[in-house]
Amino acid sequence: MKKVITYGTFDLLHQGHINLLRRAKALGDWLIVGVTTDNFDLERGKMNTCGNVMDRIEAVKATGLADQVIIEEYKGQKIDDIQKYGVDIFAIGSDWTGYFDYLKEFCEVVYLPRTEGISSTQLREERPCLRIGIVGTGSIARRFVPEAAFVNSNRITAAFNPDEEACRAFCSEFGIPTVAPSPEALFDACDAVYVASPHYTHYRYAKAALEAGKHVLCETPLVLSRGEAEELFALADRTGRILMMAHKTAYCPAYGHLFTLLKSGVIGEIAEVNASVTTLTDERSEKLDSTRWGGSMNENACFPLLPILQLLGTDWRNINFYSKMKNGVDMFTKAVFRFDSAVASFQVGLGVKSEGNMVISGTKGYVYVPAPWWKTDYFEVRYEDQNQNKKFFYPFFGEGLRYEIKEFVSSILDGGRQRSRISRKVLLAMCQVQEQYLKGTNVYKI
Ligand code: C2G
Repeated sequence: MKKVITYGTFDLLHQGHINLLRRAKALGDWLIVGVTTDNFDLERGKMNTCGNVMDRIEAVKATGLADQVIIEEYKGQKIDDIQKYGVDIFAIGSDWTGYFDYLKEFCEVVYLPRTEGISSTQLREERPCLRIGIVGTGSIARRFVPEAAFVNSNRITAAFNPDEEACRAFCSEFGIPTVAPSPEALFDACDAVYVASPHYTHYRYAKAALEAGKHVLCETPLVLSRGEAEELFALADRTGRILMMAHKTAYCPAYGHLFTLLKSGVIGEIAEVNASVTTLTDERSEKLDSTRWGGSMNENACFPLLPILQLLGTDWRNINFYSKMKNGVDMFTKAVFRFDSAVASFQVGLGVKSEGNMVISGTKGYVYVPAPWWKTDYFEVRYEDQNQNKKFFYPFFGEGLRYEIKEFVSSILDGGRQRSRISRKVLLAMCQVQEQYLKGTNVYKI
């Protein structure tokens, strides 16, 4: 019996895929089809797949052309499969011509003609598209626009900045069609709003956008008090819109897996979380402007607060803050949390530099995430017996904003169901910590 194997994502299965499977099957007596997992696609840079691996497997099965369907989950698996299943022919579309010649050592390699005029990319472009408007055209918005281009089914249609000249320059640089003269004009030109304005304006813009019936993706910190956050979530619930915080760490692949590993007990009971985020910044920067709610806490605390609150919970007994002040803002703050059976601490700084790593200590071992841990592609789980140590590697493409954008866009297009990686409880607690700091409770200035 001649065995043939082929692989693919088979997203939005179409006639090109069917022709390919038919041609592959005709080469032998038994066709094995390898369907890529969602993670493997992410790893090889395919960010925009619409169907998940189960949908895509079902679609391949429904063609009736595959005698066996397997999952492809890692680079190099093709050689393993060829040997494991005793494959005679590896077949793939002609867009890959030459690329898989290295498999000739293991079996015959056949490049089959690709069907012209149809592709998953083209079908994805025909699907409904989310129009995004941007409020604020500063440095984070400049990173957002190119990152959004890696995510399918969205278009940046408008931008607003009270400084109209700056807005015009931004729109012309990034090819954004509408220079909105007011927030209302922006809302008219989009379905969802990305709030990338200074911290102290988040609440006002997010509220106005939700009231106008728009979904909102809001930069960190979401808002600076728990009450404001509660109000915005209540508004989002009333209007049936999504309100999500644009926290890149929460959505990047490495952190996502680290979180699930820790929750499943790989280091036992967690006794301490310590994380640091420092970025030396020009003293004249808005980020250090006391009149614009600048400072290290407002700028960076959302990052270490994520693992602390997600892993240790939101019922802390007390928090003490120690801040090194200059010109009315904290150039550096160390915070220490006491929980019932754990402690946590973080350092954030705009005027003091420190090692930006994260260590999470448990009763069976610890996790070490090297700097910059908040956009990591790598971490280690370490034990007393070093032979048990394990290293984990993940993709982290570009600025890493594409992961949160993908989550935001697909939550909306897949029926408006919020699938946030950060629970509302944690988001509210983050705002509460910021509020406590701003009120000066247990803040020791040095
Ligand atoms: N294909 C085709 N004609 C099209 C579109 C796709 O013949 N119009 C073929 C591709 O050449 C490939 C298969 O259909 O052989 C699946 O295509 P994709 O779903 O795009 O998967 P791909 O990224 O090519 O995965 O390990 C995965 C493989 O390396 C290839």
